[in-house]
Amino acid sequence: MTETSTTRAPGDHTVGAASPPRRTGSTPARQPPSAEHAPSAQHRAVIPSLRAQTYKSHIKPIWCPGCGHFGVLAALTKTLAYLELPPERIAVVSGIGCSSRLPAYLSVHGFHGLHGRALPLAAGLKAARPELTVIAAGGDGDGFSIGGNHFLHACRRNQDFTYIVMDNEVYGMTKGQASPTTQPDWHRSKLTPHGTGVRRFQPAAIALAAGASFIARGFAGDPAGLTRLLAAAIEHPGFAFVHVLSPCRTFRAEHHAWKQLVHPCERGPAEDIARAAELIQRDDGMALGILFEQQIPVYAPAVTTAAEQGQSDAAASAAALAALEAELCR
Ligand SMILES: Cc1ncc(C[n+]2csc(CCOP(=O)(O)OP(=O)(O)O)c2C)c(N)n1
Ligand code: SF4
Repeated sequence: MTETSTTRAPGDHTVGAASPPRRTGSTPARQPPSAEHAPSAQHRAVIPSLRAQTYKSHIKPIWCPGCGHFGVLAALTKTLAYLELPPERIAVVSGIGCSSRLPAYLSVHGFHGLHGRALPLAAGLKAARPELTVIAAGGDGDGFSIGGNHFLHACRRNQDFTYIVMDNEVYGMTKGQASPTTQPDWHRSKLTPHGTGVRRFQPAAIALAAGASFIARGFAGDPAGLTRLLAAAIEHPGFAFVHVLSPCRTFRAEHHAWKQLVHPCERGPAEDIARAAELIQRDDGMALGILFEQQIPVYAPAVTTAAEQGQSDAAASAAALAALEAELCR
């Protein structure tokens, strides 16, 4: 895998352009970090220029050769370098699955959690540490099956973090069972020799119906296009869902055809829900780009740390005792 630094020139939303977009038009750029959280001069001196390699850990991925998840890892590290995010200000959390191994391969804060639980982890982390750039990642099994309920509520809550789902239409890690996005007639798993017979989960349509404010679809085989989408997602204020078609070379060999099937979505993200719904319902599931983007209030709950809670509890107890003493000793 070669490392190239991304060119910082304005891009468009078509597939395959070399550089991520600079935010223009209706979507304001993310506000610069406050002075309190801005990288220090010392930090800048230590890391004069951030490259994709900066964000990679020393752990070699154990994904099968040709797995789509490699493309997502490459695109994500390029995105983080492009956005010049200091590694110590990024946290990537995941569930369980081949795709959920992502945090191990990154040199940023990481948490490899429980199956289906990436989103509650991300929500709690963002609430407690709002200054961090939080990214949740996982697979279609993790996110849409066991984690499906969390997905719905993350969409409507609109907390400011990004969710990357690497959809390979199968449970890769547990050796190829059908997932919620598997076609009803796919019969290669011994568990479903006659297919599932069940309609597929529609990630983009469901995210829209659940209230997501940013919905994009990318392809692991198009790292440049995916880099641009991830940059836009991370910069989006609110919950940003990036549905990535990420082939499983081992259990869904037929995915090699995806390279020919993907195509850019209709130009420009829809900002109107009805229009977005129409586009998403009409598309063939292979349309890449930002499908929907809307500016709505971001949910940022006020949290009290355990230490602060302890202090306020102690202060409240002391005040109650003083009031009691004052009353009894009158
Ligand atoms: C509570 C629980 N149920 C089931 C499992 C078994 N399990 C581990 S990974 C996985 C599926 C992973 O599939 P997906 O999220 O699509 O990721 P992929 O491996 O395809 O990247 C399952 C069912 C588990 N670890 N924990
Ligand atoms: S089993 Fe599939 S998803 Fe898992 S590493 Fe191999 S190719 Fe990737």
